[in-house]
Amino acid sequence: MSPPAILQDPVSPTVPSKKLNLPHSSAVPVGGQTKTETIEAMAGDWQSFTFRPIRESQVSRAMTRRYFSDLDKYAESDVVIIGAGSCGLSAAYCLAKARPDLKIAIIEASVSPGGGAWLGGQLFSAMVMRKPADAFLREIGVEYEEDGDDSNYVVVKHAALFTSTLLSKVLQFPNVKLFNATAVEDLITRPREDGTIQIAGVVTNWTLSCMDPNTINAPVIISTTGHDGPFGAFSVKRLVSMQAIKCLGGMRGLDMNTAEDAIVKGTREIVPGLIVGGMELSEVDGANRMGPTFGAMALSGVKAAEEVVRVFEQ
Ligand code: 48N
Repeated sequence: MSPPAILQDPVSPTVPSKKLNLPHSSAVPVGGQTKTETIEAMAGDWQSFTFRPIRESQVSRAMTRRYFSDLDKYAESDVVIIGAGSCGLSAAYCLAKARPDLKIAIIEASVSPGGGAWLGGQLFSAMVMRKPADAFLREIGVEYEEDGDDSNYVVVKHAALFTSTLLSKVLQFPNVKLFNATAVEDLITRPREDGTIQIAGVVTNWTLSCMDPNTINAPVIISTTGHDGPFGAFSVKRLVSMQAIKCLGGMRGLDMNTAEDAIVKGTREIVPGLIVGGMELSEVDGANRMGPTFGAMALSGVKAAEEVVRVFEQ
């Protein structure tokens, strides 16, 4: 069996080359002035190979300098998105693209962002999205297959392809910062003249610790923390405990057709300063759940981003 094409030397295809013949990468280090090595130049010549020298403190400083500079920069954000699941990431993508002037902080409790969108359902990897959510897949450049006799839905070959592509796009926006392994443990509030409250930021803590918290001020929060569970539905449960809303409607049984329309159409500002989307909203409105179909998560994120733009244009 001949070696995989990538290992074959283009000059003499029959004789496998010792070197990897990777197509030349156009990626260049941002702001990097030094000469960049190529894999091709390194492969096959490991005897003389060595990494450039470093001092351990340089690694620590490279990380901590940037982290604390970001904490300082985003201590006053324009928008905070709680939860980097499919809805929160979709909202972040749309908002960052529509409003490059807005500073957007994403707070994600897990070390690994993405929420429940790494698999399509149970352990099945394909992800189903009902039309017209295929428009969002085209927007972010994720390939999909048309499926079903009436082609009312599309299928992404692996949910991780959707989630990793969306995550990658979001992280490349210069006006977005993801703080993962960081949990929102409370909301910052301000009294309003009519006796109600305005949400004005979030209180955070490193998820793996219970030290004194940190804070981020922001005039608008999007909360997409998912349906109820150990971490889920954080903000709406907190609104009930601070008596900003009377009670939760509680997520209802599975009904894809009813659930997905309700979540997208219902995405809105629940209390001044706090927009709720995705499955967290099902807990407020008593909406049905939709199970393993994700179009509503993406389009709820689109609508949440629109709601933020509306708030800023008021
Ligand atoms: O994926 P989720 O849970 O939430 P959504 O709304 O983005 O997507 C929901 C979707 O995955 C489904 O549940 C599907 C469609 N199934 C529906 C059904 O009927 O079964 O992401 C929420 C994210 C997670 O990554 C959490 O770690 C994070 O929010 N999170 C938090 N991050 C920071 N601070 C918190 N307090 C917090 N709580 C949750």
